[in-house]
Amino acid sequence: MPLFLLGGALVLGGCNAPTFGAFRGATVQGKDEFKLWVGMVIAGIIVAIIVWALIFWSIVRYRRRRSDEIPRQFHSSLLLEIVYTAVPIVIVGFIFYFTVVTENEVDAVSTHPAETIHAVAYRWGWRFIYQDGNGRSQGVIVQTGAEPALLAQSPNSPLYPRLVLPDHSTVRIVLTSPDVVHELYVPAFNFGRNALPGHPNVFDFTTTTTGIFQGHCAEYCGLYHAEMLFSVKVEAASQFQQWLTAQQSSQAQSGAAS
Ligand SMILES: [Cu+2]
Repeated sequence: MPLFLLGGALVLGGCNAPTFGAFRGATVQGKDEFKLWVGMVIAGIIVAIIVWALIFWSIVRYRRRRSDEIPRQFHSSLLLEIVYTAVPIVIVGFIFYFTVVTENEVDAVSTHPAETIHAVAYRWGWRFIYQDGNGRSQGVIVQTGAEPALLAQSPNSPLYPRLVLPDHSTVRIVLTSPDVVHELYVPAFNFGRNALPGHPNVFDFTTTTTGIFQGHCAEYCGLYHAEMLFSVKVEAASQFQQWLTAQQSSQAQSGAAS
């Protein structure tokens, strides 16, 4: 418990606290994952310090001082064996408990999401389809994937698909694949999930931070896997509604024209 309190203090302690290679999380779920990560790393550091201190202590304390000196010889130590069995079990128990709690928070889905977006991962791109409150498609298809000829573009390039989300909202993503296994991965959200053929994966993003975040496929899926880039743009809810309305009317116009 002290380890996780220390971790929590570091997480809440402001922007200068170390992140140990993770992102602080631009969603509620991502922040939960970040807290779990920091708690585990700090617990690992404390264990490492104790182990290294004991190793160093025994090297120094029991070094050979005279050539004929032999340290006290004994066969086993029951107390020591109980301690070094019990302590790791307790540590694993803590890690298991906090992992289950965090996973449940991350996997929880709202009954009333602000938006439901179907994300389709395919060889080799992404399709984001927005739905209205009745579950009907709003017909807003935000770009299909990049052509493989676009190699070496930044993921923020408008040539790649962009998932636009309203800020401070809970958005449901229904992730599917028509061909092989892909993975929707957004590092800034500390989140990745497989796109499985025939098995939709449903999850929520509860946004907390506006900005543009990079995403990519994180499950090797074939020749142009590395081209399966996209970006996530989180913007104020009012801006998002304007964007959605503009998409709908341009969609309707192109529909009427063809
Ligand atoms: Cu891939």
